[in-house]
Amino acid sequence: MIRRNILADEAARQQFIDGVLALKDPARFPWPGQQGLSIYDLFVSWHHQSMMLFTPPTQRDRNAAHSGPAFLPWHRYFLLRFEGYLRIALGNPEFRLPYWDWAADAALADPRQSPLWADGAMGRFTAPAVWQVRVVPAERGITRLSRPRPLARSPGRAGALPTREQVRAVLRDQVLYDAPPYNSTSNGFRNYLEGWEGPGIHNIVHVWVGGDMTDSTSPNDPLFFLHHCNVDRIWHAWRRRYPNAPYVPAQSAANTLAFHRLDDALYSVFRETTRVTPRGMLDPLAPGAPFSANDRYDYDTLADLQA
Ligand SMILES: [Cu+2]
Repeated sequence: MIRRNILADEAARQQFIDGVLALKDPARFPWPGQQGLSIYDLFVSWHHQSMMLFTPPTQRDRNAAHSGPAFLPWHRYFLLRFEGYLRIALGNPEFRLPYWDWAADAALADPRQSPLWADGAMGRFTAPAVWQVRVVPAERGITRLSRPRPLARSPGRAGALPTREQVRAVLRDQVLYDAPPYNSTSNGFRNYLEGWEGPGIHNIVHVWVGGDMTDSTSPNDPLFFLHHCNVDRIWHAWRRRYPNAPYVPAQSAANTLAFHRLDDALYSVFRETTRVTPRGMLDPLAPGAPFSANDRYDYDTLADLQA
């Protein structure tokens, strides 16, 4: 099953919107034990909680899902679980998440004119009658808003969309997955793609969209999933290009790197029957847990990422 460019597949775009609206509805997909909140809100919370879990707690840089090697496998896992819920909501076992190729929009005279932002596409979610933010960050955990508010965005006010050439350069030049000290100062593909080094690839897209996308609760904006699907596509392309570059750190690394080593369990709010680890996330086409036959995916193209 194929994950496609959202601007090239009208059916995937419509299904994504329908599925997201269903998961957001507490009547249809309730978050167990949280009256008035939905499964969608649970994903928002999961992402926030991952950022509050510093690994190890003696520093304030690397957390369970960011500024460290697990950034890519953790977000792949997060998307997979969300995609699974979308399939249930849509009653469509063939559904796969679409992606937002922001490097294509970077080439436009004004990326805000991209059809992505049309009312029939992602522009829809800024309509207060369609979408309300219910959970926001707090010092400890999340705060549930007593009065939900509309989604906030300010596209183009800050940051920039990465260009095709910038993405290709990172794919070509970063031949190691990651490197000590395995945080936001590291060399290697993960940190350049995450964007703490180099042109800021993943991070700067969050900044360019602005508003809720810049917060630890960034999945409040459904654009999060399209953005991270493209990040996942770039990781997939890199693995194809450098198939012999191992995921690091290995399990023998110090336990100050817990949550990021090859066989550590990725931080989760779901109780999994099989341990979900970076190793298990390395190939979305590989047979075996945690990818079931129903979960496997490939991308429509990686051609734009080759140089
Ligand atoms: Cu994230």
